[in-house]
Amino acid sequence: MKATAKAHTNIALIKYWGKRNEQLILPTNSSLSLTLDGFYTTTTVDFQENLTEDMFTLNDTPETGEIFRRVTTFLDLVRRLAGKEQLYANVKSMNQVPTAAGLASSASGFAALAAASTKAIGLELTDAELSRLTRQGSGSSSRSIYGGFAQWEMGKEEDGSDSYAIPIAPQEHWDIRMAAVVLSSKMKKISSREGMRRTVETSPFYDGWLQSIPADLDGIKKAIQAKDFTRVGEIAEANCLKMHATSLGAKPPFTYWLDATVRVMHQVQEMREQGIPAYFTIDAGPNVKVLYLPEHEKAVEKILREIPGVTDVILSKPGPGVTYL
Ligand code: FM0
Repeated sequence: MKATAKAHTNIALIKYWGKRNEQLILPTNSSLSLTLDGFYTTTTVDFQENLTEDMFTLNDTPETGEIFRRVTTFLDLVRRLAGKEQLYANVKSMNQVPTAAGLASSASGFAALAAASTKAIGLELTDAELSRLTRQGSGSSSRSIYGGFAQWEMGKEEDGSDSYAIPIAPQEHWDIRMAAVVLSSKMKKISSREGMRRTVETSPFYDGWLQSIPADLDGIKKAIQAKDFTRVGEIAEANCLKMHATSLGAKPPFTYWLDATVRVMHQVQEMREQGIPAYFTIDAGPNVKVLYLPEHEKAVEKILREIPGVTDVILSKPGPGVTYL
């Protein structure tokens, strides 16, 4: 009972930031992302009758701590769904995320785990069912089921039955590019889990964030269909800034930005003044992702690499959805 799946990471253009149910991972707002070809996870799940517990190796290293706990908790969901509660698995994952890229791999990681484990145990799920399950491993991974642009519908139901991602436009729809700008950082990390919890509970700006989401989603979906790069970039950049503004209002306040983060942001705005359309977005960490069009790739990469504090720039195209190997 063995299967292998590959899933790519995604970067949100309209961010998921806050939960209404931490256990089921139900969000307080819908979000929208672009799946990238440059970063992915390949996972093999092998359910074996003779195992008495799960095993998990990540990049050939056996894991036992918090990461292992999250994997087995997720496999418990899969076992329950299949009615095979006593069946344990040997799980092997390889993260193809360039070394020290500092990018979260939980989106591609849980999407690959969900796809491989459900296939291995004999479940046949639709994309929506797979996305709904994957969501319970890590919220953002619900969007990595699909290539191109995907929207995670927050849903209304308390049991999470209507909270899953749907495709918005496939990988082939539009050749838009994203550069991951990697910065050197020794900052203590506040996880996205902890950051969003603190913000929901304490930030007076959180309501404003929530109120701004429907218009951002509506606007960016129209702009994606119309391939209006300026509009997509403007909405994504503003949405990211609103998310990060909520953390400054939290108690205690915090920011994910380093001095180099702000330098990159300024440089992107400077590029626009020089006639190169480029826009940034930032997740729960200091690194910046820059949206641009293929014809500007050389110029964008050169400018980004010259910014002090930038240690690497990794270029990506839109990526595919989950595949089985
Ligand atoms: O991706 O607590 O999925 O929409 O990256 O595992 O559900 O790691 F910028 C932050 C990702 C959040 C925005 O959160 O959290 C986004 C973020 P979990 P995730």
